[in-house]
Amino acid sequence: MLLLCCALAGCTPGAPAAGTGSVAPASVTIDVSLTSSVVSATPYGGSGGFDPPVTNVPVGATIRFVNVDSFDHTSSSFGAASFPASSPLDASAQLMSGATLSGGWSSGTLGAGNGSQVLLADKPGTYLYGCFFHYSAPMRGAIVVH
Ligand SMILES: [Cu+2]
Repeated sequence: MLLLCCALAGCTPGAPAAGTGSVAPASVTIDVSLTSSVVSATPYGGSGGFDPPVTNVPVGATIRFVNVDSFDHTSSSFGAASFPASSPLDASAQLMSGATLSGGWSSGTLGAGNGSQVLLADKPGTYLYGCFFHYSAPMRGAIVVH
C-alpha cells in the first residue's frame, strides 16, 4: 500500500501527459461500448468506444475491460506510436491472450456484459489497443502507465 500511495502522490502535482485522463485507482475498469461512444481527440488520434479514451495508471495497477453494450467487442493491443489509419489487428484478436500490458494482450471476443481477463500494468509506457470488429468506427483507446 505504501508503495502505491507514493506512486499516486508522485503523479498528482503535474497534469497528466495525455491531458484527456486522470490518475486512476489501482484497479481500473474500462467500459467497452460502441453505442454510447463519443469520438474524442487524443495525442494518438481519434478514440472512441472505450471509456475513458486514455487511461492513466501507475505501475502495479490492474486493468479490466467490460463490455457494456449488446455487440461483440475485443480489446486488443498493437505496437504503434499512434493509431494506424487501417486496422492493425488480425483474427487472432478474437481469442483471449496475455496477462500484462507490456506483453501484449487481447480480451478475445467479449459478448454483451462480459469482462476481460485482469491485465497487470507491469511497465511504464503507452499502450494502444482497439476492437477487432470496430477498429475503423473508430473503436480505439490508450493506456498510459506512469
Ligand atoms: Cu467493437
